[in-house]
Amino acid sequence: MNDTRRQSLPNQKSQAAYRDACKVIPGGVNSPVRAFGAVGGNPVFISKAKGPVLTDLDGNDYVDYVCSWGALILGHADERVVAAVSKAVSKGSSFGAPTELESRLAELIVQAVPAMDMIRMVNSGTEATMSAIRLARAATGRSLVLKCHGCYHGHVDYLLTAAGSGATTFGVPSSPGVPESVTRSTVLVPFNDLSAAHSAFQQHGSEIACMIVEPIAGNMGCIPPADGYLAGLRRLCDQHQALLIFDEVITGFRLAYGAVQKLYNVRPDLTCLGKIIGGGLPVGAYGGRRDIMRQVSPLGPVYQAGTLSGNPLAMAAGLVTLEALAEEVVYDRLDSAAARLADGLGDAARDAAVPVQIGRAGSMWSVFFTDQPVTDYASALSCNTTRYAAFFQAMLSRGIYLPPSQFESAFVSAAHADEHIERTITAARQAFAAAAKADI
Ligand code: KE4
Repeated sequence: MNDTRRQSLPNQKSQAAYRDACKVIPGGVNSPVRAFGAVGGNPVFISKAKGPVLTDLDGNDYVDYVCSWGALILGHADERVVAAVSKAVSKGSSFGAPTELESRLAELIVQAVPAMDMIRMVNSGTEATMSAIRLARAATGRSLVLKCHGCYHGHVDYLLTAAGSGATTFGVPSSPGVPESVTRSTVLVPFNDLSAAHSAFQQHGSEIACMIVEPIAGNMGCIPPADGYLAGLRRLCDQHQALLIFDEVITGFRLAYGAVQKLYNVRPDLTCLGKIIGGGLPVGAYGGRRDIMRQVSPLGPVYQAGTLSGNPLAMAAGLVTLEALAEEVVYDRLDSAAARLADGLGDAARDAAVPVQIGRAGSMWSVFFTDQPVTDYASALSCNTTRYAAFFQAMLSRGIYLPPSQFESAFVSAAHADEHIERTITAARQAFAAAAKADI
């Protein structure tokens, strides 16, 4: 296995682990983007993590900005989460029967997210979006789904068309194995383009069950909504009696306690959550207007189920995470740390004469290798991914772990201290220089 990267860091154990994994797991990973396919080299295998730091099998430490793709807003192995999960598992890991933990987490979330009168727990973001769309189709009696190029809502068949995240990273935004008959029910529009959404509604309005959107796109890299965009989608859905679904799997409890919908003062009909509400354990959730949620089985006819839905371990981890987020003035600290990082990275890139755009919304951020503003899928795709890959590798060899794809968001956690931010900016000064040489 010839791996020319990171000569400066020992990686024999990760290489051996990767070889072994590849014998029994496709690509050696259980989710494609982890394979480093877009950035070259082979993935490092993690042995442990604490706070903002990952440690790989070879003992190399990295300041982590993936944070389990945004789930670990408190950082790795937070004592409160460890204690809560340990206590919960000592009482049993799963019962397949209701527990008060589920009700308590549900109560916290519906109190924090006014548009969610009721909520159903599932095990992943994919399950959340899939279930919310099934519910929207049942509630409206319509079948078409409007989604944006480059937004990623999980790997459910009819949403794997022009999907972002790993689907774009690996060049299969519309995956093989998804019949055309299935994606025929999906209408695509550019993100941040209200006139395109208006035209789609003019053309298909009476058949559109819902529009699903990431209110802040995280799966093309971090792209905030244009002024008025989300409110415009709300108006279009109202005009055509379609439902508006906010996929807040990333943004839920990321920028503020609750959902970003309150920051933009736009109230969706249904909201999907994941990641942070499970504190790093498998979780997803969907919820919204009571009149719609009452149609979910067993109350109503819309079927959705899950063996481990609402399992006590994920509920316990999610509860302490949200309680911690509600208590501390954590969001101000997250925002100022991310702002310092973004400014430092911008200065470092400018000093290296490398044109980049820094996309940021609160503590989610991206470095786009382009001299043009990045506002949608087309502009994200125009980024120089060769430079991104070189930057990624140069940062990795300096102990900074970034998302292994230009089409992902990075995250600052509450565990990132000034020293981690400053160390990252220092590493970036050299890494931008390496990126500049990458495509000469
Ligand atoms: P999961 O099924 O992976 O739990 O969630 C799907 C999903 C839904 N909606 C949004 C906005 C998401 O970002 C995701 C999943 N996010 C990706 C990272 N961009 C997960 C990482 C991965 O695929 O390995």
